[in-house]
Amino acid sequence: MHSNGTVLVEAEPYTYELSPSQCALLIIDMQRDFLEPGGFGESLGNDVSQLRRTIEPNVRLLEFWRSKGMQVIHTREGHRPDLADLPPAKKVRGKGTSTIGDPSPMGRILVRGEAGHDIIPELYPKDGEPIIDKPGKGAFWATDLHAILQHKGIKQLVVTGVTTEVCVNTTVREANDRGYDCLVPEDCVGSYFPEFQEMGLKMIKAQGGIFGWVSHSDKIISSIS
Ligand code: TIU
Repeated sequence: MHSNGTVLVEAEPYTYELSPSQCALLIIDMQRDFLEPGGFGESLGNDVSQLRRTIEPNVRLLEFWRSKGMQVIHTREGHRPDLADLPPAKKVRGKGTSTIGDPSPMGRILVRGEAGHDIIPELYPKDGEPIIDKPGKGAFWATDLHAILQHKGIKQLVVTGVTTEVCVNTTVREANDRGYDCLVPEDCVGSYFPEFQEMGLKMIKAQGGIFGWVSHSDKIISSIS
């Protein structure tokens, strides 16, 4: 611990100086539709086990964050029941037989209030932890996340969740442009595609940390402990 309250976390491309009072854990889209068998993700032909390996490390990191009284924020990707915020292009993309808003075994696909849209029970938010409902891949676009972070004095984000190259990368890029320092624990983010997992992380830390830093949850926890 430094005199200014920061701790040093071993990371790539270089050491991350983490300020616990200014650092939120931002958990992206750990929703049943993406992670559970029978959900939207699996219906698109994806292997959900690639994402499910992130559950246990996320549970450990979340419980640690809570034990330290540090800020936790959750996001969910989804749409209004009337689908007024669903871009027509997103509705028809992929030419699937069932798409966003259609009925599924876990309710209407990616619609707010439906079972499949909600966060998996293992990581369910506690009272006082803001949930950002976002219509896009990034957590900043068309949401109040930036305002919430500013009001809480947050300047750093540990970004976890799914999927690495889609909603995690988009959010890290949006955050970077708004001046936040992002740290991504590689064990806490997942992709349906192993090659995108690898490249998604490389893209963040390349060129001296063009979008942010990459580390491991064990290193983050041991540094703050
Ligand atoms: N949360 C998130 O990444 N949404 C996606 O649509 N991901 C896919 O990989 N499809």
